[in-house]
Parts: sequence; structure tokens; C-alpha cells
Amino acid sequence: MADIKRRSLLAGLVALGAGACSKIAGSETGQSLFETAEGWHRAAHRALAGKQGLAPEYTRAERSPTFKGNGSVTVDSDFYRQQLAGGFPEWRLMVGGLVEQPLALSLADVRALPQRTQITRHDCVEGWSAIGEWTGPQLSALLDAAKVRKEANFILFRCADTLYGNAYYESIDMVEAYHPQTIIAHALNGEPLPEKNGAPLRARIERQLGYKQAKYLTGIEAVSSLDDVGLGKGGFWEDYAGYQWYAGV
Ligand SMILES: Nc1nc2c(c(=O)[nH]1)N[C@H]1C(S)=C(S)[C@@H](COP(=O)(O)O)O[C@H]1N2
Ligand SMILES: [Mo]
Repeated sequence: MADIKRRSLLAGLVALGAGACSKIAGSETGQSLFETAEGWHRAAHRALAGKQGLAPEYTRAERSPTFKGNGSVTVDSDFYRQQLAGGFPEWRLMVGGLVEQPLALSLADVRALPQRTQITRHDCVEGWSAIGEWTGPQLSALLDAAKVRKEANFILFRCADTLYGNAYYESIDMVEAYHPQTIIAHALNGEPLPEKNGAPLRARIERQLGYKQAKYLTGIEAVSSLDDVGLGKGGFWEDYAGYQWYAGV
């Protein structure tokens, strides 16, 4: 019985994906094959993984001895350096956009929420991986506290750093945002997040590639569309290098 249900759900999702693809391909805006393929990949990946499929988790013994820093490895501002030196007493994570109750969370607030610890593998498109143990509240807890409005379709991550002169940012859809392994991490391997890995707060979205794992978080914003953010592709690397927005591993 359960098997039949699963199979029809799978067929439904695949059909949905196929429909979306032909619609894009047939549109007058002339989408590239690349983008059409991305739509297909996203639908197929979701159908196979299931909406709440979990990324593999590892044992403590499997953790990488070092977790390198990549992209920005610090934030070039006096405020950051001063906060880093003092344990980030005045750092605030804003939760806003399409919410009923905007929040400004201190690091202590973030640590006071129910915590999740997960040992996962980070995969960077540049061709390296590392296994790390991340701790922090589920993003869903923050979104529930802020009471996200129904019009929200995406969650945006605002970061303190710039890369090649442009603000780093990322975004995910609501399925990924409410996924149990999507957390706002303040610790790596049981220690406060190191500077190079995004201190004091970073996103961990475990079914997605490295560039989605936004570091140096200053804000989380619920939005209905990504069109008016950055160059409109939903993230720094999507905007400037044509990386796919849907970065399922
Ligand atoms: N704010 C910010 N987040 C970022 C980046 C960045 O440059 N700035 N680089 C991304 C990329 S491409 C990767 S692979 C990971 C690297 O995380 P790490 O420095 O902890 O290894 O962070 C991602 N998140
Ligand atoms: Mo990366």
C-alpha cells in the first residue's frame, strides 16, 4: 500500500517536472537548454529524494581533520574585527521580509533555541569535500518565531562579506528552508565557528552544494520573488558565474 502511494507520488512529481520543462522550452523568452535542464534536474532530484529525504550523516571519527576556508575567509570591516575579538556581543541576525514578527537575534538568542548537531559532507564545485560537525537551531524554528507569511516563496541569506566587490548572498526555496537538516550553525566540531568558516553564523543546507552554505550571516529574509535581488539569479555565484540556482548534491 505504502509502496503504491510512493510510486504514484513519484509519477506525479515527474509529471510536474516534465510539464514545467515543456512550458519553459516553449516560452517566448527563449530559455537556454542549461536552464531547462536545471528545471528537470530539480524535479527529478526532488522526486527521487522525497521532500524530506535526508543527506547522509557521518560519525565523529569520519570528520575531516581540517575544514578549509573557501571564498571569503574573513570580513573586511572594523566592526567585524572588533566583534570577532570580543565574541560577537553586538552581532545581530535580522529575520525579516515577508514575516509578521521581525526579529533581531543575538548570538545568545541563537544558542538558546533548541539545537541540532549534524555531521555531514560539504561538496564544493571546485572539486573538494570535507566532513564537519555543525551545531545550531533549525532554520524552521527561526521562521516559525518570525511567522513567515504565505506569500513567501524563498528565503534569502544576507552576508557581511563582499567577494570581488559584490555582496555575497544566497537563497533557497521553502522546501529546503523547512528541511530538518537546514540549520543556522554557530559551531563547527564543537567549537565556535572559526573566522574562515563564517563566524559567527552560517547556513548549513545539507542537500545542497558548497556555494549555498552562506557564511557571515547578517540577515534572513522571506521574499516572494528573487527578481529584484542582486542580478536576479538568486545568489552571488548564480549572478556572476552562471552557477545553477538549484544546487542539489
Ligand atoms: N558569505 C560567503 N559565504 C560563502 C562563500 C563566500 O565567499 N562568502 N563561499 C561559498 C563557497 S563556494 C563554499 S565552497 C563554502 C566554503 O565554506 P568554508 O569556507 O567553510 O569551507 O562557503 C560558501 N559560502
Ligand atoms: Mo564552493
